[in-house]
Amino acid sequence: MYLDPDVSHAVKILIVGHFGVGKTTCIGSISEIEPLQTEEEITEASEGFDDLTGTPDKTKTTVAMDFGRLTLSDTLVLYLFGTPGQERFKEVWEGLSRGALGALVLVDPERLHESFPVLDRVESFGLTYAIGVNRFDGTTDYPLDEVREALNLSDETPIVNCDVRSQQSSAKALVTLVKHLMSILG
Ligand SMILES: Nc1nc2c(ncn2[C@@H]2O[C@H](COP(=O)(O)OP(=O)(O)OP(=O)(O)O)[C@@H](O)[C@H]2O)c(=O)[nH]1
Ligand SMILES: [Mg+2]
Repeated sequence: MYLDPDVSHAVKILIVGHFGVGKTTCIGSISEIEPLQTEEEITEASEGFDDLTGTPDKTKTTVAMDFGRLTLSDTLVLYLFGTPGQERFKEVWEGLSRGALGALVLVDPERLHESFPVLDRVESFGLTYAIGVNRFDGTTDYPLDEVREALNLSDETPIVNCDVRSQQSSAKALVTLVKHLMSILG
């Protein structure tokens, strides 16, 4: 699917979050082109490093990046880059973050402590961000203001619920980020 010739603005957005939070799922559900994925089987070698308690059915992990595209309006296209979630791939972030305007930070309310190093990194790269709270089935329905408080977010940082398996829901989270970027950049 080729880009509409009227599109005049391209924006690079990162989709970030801790291991197994749903970054690849998010780009997969939202991309209008076949997403680029770099999934590899999780092997015994990662035992003790990759915590699968929240996602027992997970068999693969991103080892380099995800890539997708979403045309948001007649003139605006988003290029979406998903980072690997494992701490040992954190150097990859630096390259991926170059030229990015903002980041959608996916968090799992059951594993908020894993989001702190992610937020630290996003802030150290100077990226404007919004939070997408990815609700996994059968988990506690923590109110958004509690999640905001637990993550120690500033009042300006947008936070929305999302289900990354849904195209519509993922798009809503991205639109929240884009609106936030527009309000800051003018
Ligand atoms: N029930 C439920 N499962 C989900 C949801 N989001 C993702 N999953 C599942 O959770 C697992 C993790 O999803 P991924 O998209 O691979 O996560 P990731 O953040 O890309 O993972 P890494 O690249 O390994 O860091 C997969 O098995 C998904 O099918 C969700 O909202 N609800
Ligand atoms: Mg992934």
